[in-house]
This record gives sequence, structure tokens and C-alpha cells, in this order.
Amino acid sequence: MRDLKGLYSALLCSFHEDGTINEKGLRQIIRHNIDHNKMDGLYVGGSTGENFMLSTEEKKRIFEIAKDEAKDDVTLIAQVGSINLKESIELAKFATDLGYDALSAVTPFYYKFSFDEVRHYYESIISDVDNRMIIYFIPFLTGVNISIPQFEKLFANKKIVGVKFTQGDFYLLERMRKAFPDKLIFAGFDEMLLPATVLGIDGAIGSTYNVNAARARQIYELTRANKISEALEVQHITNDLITDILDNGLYGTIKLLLAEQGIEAGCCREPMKPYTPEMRARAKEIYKKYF
Ligand code: SI3
Repeated sequence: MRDLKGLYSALLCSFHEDGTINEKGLRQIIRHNIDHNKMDGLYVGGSTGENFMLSTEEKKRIFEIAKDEAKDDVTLIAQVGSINLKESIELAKFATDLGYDALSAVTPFYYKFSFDEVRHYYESIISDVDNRMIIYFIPFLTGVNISIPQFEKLFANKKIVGVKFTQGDFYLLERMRKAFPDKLIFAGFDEMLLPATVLGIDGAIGSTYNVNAARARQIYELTRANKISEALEVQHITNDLITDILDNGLYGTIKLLLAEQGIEAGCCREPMKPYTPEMRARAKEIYKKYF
């Protein structure tokens, strides 16, 4: 069984202007992450992949393309979460059959689900598949919080091996590290990679790693080697870059930065807006400034 620890790019999906998947572009992004960025793994079908705007068939096609292109070169995690539980169960089976190393599922969102309902959701997704599950915990987008005693209940299921922790609460992160030394914790905020690494994470999953992988690797390795001031220098540059990316539109700007490197990263999916000339021009400036 493959070790899941390490740094993952949250995989972007390339779309044509009409919103259909640009398979050639998607394959180029995957190869770039493996060959150039030297990532340990890819997190496929997450927020960065614009997953929650896609049909079931499109989600399956992206899982297929990623596995076909990556083969066994890197670790692959399939994000299968959806508020349509039947779809999540179907996608979990599909990704497991394709040979994905692990599954992940966002907490069910939009409705105010009770903890028992959240627990039922995770148990149902994994009950019929022989695979590992990483909880995708991102309360700032889902509004779903999970307490330490609730995590303990979820982690009682041996198939639930970890959490993608997209949260800026370092007290909670420290409490989780102490409470669950044998579970995997992946940091989800690229701008907080250094402090999360200090607190003993097992890896990180990020959108900006698609373009900023070398700096992310430096931050992670320098921090683990206790070279904190050197790591902080790199985190400062990284956070200047992330601030500029966020100001210009997160996923679109990362795609435009990839396009500067000759990758057909394409457009974002509606209702995300098309690129404006100003956004394109700003992305070129960002590229010149940081790369
Ligand atoms: O599922 C996903 O693709 C992720 O959540 C990846 C990751 O946690 C990113 N989160 C979101 C919501 O995009 C971060 O990498 C984030 O973009 C970055 O830290 C900038 O804030």
C-alpha cells in the first residue's frame, strides 16, 4: 500500500471556452506537475478542479485521464464528495476500480447536516470500497465544523486515515496532532504551510503548487530541518505571490501563469467569469515578478 505522505498539487482542470474539458490541456497540467514540479501526488477533483460545477460523467472522465496520464508515477487521491451521496458512493467505487491510492470527500455542505448525518455520509461512501478515506475539512467554504470528539468518532473507522485541514486555526491543528498521532494531516492553506509544518503535518495539498511547487518544497523541507528563518523568507515571497494571485482571481490566474509556461491550461468553468484583458495583463506581470 502506497505511503500517502508528501506534497500534492490540487489538480486544475483545463476547460475550452465553451466549458467542455480540454483533455490535451489537462494532460499537460498533469505532466507538468509530475515532470517539472516533482510533486509527490495529485489531489484530483477538488475545489481547484472546479469539481462542484461538473456532471458525474465529467468527474469520472477527469479521474480516468489523471490515472491514465500519471499511471503509478505519483500518489493519486480522488475527491469524491458531493451533497448527492449516491454520486459520492458511485465515484468512490469508480476511482477505487481505477486504482486511486486514496479517496477524499468534502463534508456535505449547503444544508445544515447534523454530525450523525455527516458520519453516515462518510461511512456510506467507504462501506463497499477497499480504499482509504481522507476527510476534506474546509469550514470557511462549507460552514461545517467538526470538533475533536467528533473527529475521534469518524477516525474510529480504520478506513478513515486522515484529514485535509483547510483551516487557519492552529490551536485546533495542534490539538488534532496531539489527539491523533497516527492519522494523516494535510495542510490545505498554501499561505500557512510553514506554521502547519512546524505543528507536524504529514503533507500538504495546494492549488498554488501547480505553479509554485519549488518554493513550497523549500518551505516544507527547510521547516522540517528546523531552518525556520530560511523557510520564512520563502514563505514571505510565496505569500506575496498568493496575495497577488488571489487579488486577480485564484484559479484563473494560476491557469494564466501556467499558460505563460506554454501549458494549455484553458479557461475556468461558468459561472466563473471569462478572462478580461486586464486579468490577462496582470497575470503576465505576476509571472514576470515571481518566475
Ligand atoms: O480541494 C482543493 O482543490 C483544495 O482545497 C486545495 C487547497 O486547499 C486550496 N483551497 C482552495 C479552496 O482553493 C488552497 O491551495 C488555496 O487555494 C490556497 O491556499 C490559496 O488560498
